[in-house]
Amino acid sequence: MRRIIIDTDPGIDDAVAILLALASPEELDVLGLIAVAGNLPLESTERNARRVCELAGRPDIPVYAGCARPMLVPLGTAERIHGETSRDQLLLPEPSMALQTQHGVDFLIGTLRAAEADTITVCALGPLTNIAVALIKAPEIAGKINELVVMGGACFELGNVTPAAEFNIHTDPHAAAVVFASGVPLTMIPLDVSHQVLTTPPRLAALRALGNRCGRAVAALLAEFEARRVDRFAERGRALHDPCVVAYLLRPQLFDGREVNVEIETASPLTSGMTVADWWGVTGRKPNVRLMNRVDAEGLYVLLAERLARLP
Ligand SMILES: [Ca+2]
Repeated sequence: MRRIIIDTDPGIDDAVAILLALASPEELDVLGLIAVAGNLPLESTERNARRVCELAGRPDIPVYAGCARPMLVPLGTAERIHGETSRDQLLLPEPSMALQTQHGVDFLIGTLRAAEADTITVCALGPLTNIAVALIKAPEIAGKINELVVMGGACFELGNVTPAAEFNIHTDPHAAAVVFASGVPLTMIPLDVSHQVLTTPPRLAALRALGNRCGRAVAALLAEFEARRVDRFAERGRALHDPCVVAYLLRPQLFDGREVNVEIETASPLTSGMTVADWWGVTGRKPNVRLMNRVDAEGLYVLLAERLARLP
């Protein structure tokens, strides 16, 4: 049983990742969700996080609001792609569970301070602002984190928001630089992996066929997600980025990668937010990341369908 905290900016693929975690209570004890500004402004991401908990029949999961903007740069959201999570009242009605009053960064710090060393896993599904601010405010918490699994960055795939940078890292490159330099055991799920996990019609049909509320909701959200697909990124379907993080916790054997050094570009206007991954070990810099580059996509979708079937 892993005790996990999910930092998230839901977001359609975040919603699927959260549902996958809540559908796996035998392996994952979800201590709380922390919303961050990213795909959408904070007031939407925290509300969507609560919507997803209620969809899963888990209004007992505490949801916190964290930082409303990146550390230094202005917030550039992706509402064009993710707006439907806040618009679709039928699938995801207004939440009735309350937002926690404590700030998300303070919840993260407090939970880690109270924990034994090396016992909490943190899942980062959005920009790394909350986690960076927590590490700056309370650097001693680094030793409490068993593993930080980040959906973000790219190695050979390069960028999806600029030619050089992936959305989560590009949104708050300074936060990413703090986190990647923190010494926390870090596993990175880059675009190289998530672009292998595509929403093909048979995979969507399998989720729709589950017949339960959550299966139908996920199939509908992903169909909408798919409808907004940009052909330049994939010919056969949308990439299911964030669920890879939770799938990695549940089935690490589905993934493959290597330990490398990754540094974050923060200075260059041309390549800001680039994850400069030393895949071939040419710099001599010490590895700081387990960088995944391969995934068994079919196995991941089988896992997703099997777990979502357990939800209401
Ligand atoms: Ca996300």
